[in-house]
Amino acid sequence: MTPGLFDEAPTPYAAPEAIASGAVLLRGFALDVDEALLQAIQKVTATAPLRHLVTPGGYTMSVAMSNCGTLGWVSDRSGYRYDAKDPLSGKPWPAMPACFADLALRAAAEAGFDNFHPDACLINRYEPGARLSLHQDKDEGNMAAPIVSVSLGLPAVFLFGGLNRNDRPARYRLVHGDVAVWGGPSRLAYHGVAPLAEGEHARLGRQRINLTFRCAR
Ligand code: MD3
Ligand code: FE
Repeated sequence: MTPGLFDEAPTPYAAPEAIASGAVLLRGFALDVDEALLQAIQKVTATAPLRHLVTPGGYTMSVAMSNCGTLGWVSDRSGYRYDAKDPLSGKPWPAMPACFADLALRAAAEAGFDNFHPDACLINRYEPGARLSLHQDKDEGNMAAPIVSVSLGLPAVFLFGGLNRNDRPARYRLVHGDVAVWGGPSRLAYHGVAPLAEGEHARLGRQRINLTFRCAR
């Protein structure tokens, strides 16, 4: 068989896959709502544009970001924080679209986390070469709640490490429509995304978009 021919064939959702304690992959879980998600992303980013944030250390991130919900994650020279307002406009972040909240609630429940009502959704846009170095998500006020992530567009290699930065990360290929839930003992695991490979996605072109749903408060 010719390698690579069927790399982009969508896999309909079948069952949850546990990858660590509290970490669950739901491959294809978002496939049947992808168009609604993409329309909602268009609407949110028309109001709160994707932008390259600067880290406290002065580096410009290769991933472009925006947010929706009552709180949004932002970074600047003064630090990382959740803020109710978009610093670009001075106005509240766009409301969380109903299709976002509904998918996040259903995905968390499928992974064993009931009543997930995130107040923040970070939208990450990767173009080829963009990456996210190994980090922990620890700016959220509610560590009992999981994080739900949704991958759209080009495939990415997701790095999933342990609770120690030195733990060698496992690698998972995440494709369009894949959802992952990170809670319990995995909530503070180190994780990152390898530099995005060149490619052309049938619906999204030369980009990957990742949504992460969080309980920031
Ligand atoms: C594992 N985003 O925005 S989502 C981030 O693909 C972030 O854009 C990546 O890491 C992305 O902070 C990965 C998957 C993810 C999110 C949160 C986690 C994995 C996680 C928290 C704990 C452990
Ligand atoms: Fe993260």
